[in-house]
Amino acid sequence: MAKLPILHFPDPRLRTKAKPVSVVDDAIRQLVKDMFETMYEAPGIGLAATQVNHHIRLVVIDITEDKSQPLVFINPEITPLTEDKAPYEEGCLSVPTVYDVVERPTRIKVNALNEQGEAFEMEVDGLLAVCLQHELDHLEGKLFVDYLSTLKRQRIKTKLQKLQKQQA
Ligand code: GNR
Ligand code: NI
Repeated sequence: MAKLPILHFPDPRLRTKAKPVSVVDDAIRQLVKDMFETMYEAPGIGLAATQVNHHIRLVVIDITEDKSQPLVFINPEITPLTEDKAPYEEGCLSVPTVYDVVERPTRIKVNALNEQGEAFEMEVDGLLAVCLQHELDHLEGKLFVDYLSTLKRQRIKTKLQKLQKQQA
């Protein structure tokens, strides 16, 4: 197992559109393991392959406190099940120290492949629905700060560039 480096906004690699996974093989399963280790250590409740510079359609999520429900989504597709939207204060491992409110549909259906390459379908709501939509955005090269005003996003960019210089 290995902890992987996480890309930080405004790294342009976070803007890459991820390609579908063609075969779920041992290399994918190893990446899944490494992504869980990276996510749990961060700590975070979700991680998209994009964030660790792998531009394939793979997401891992565990919203539990005790790491008891690891979920793997390969080639996920989501459909909103309602027009209802709810605000949630989001954070992102690729946008450290920043939290802000984003509105998203409250109930969605997800179709994906599991670690064995088998298709499954789930209807989700609550935090899991928020997190899945946040991760799907990563696979499109989109970040939660893209929902904020230009002014806020510019301030966040300056803040993180400063932080990254201090750490370099
Ligand atoms: O750890 C995370 N917490 C979180 C909180 C609210 C909404 C979304 C998230 S996802 C985030 C981890 C992450 O950056 N995933 O891409
Ligand atoms: Ni994120």
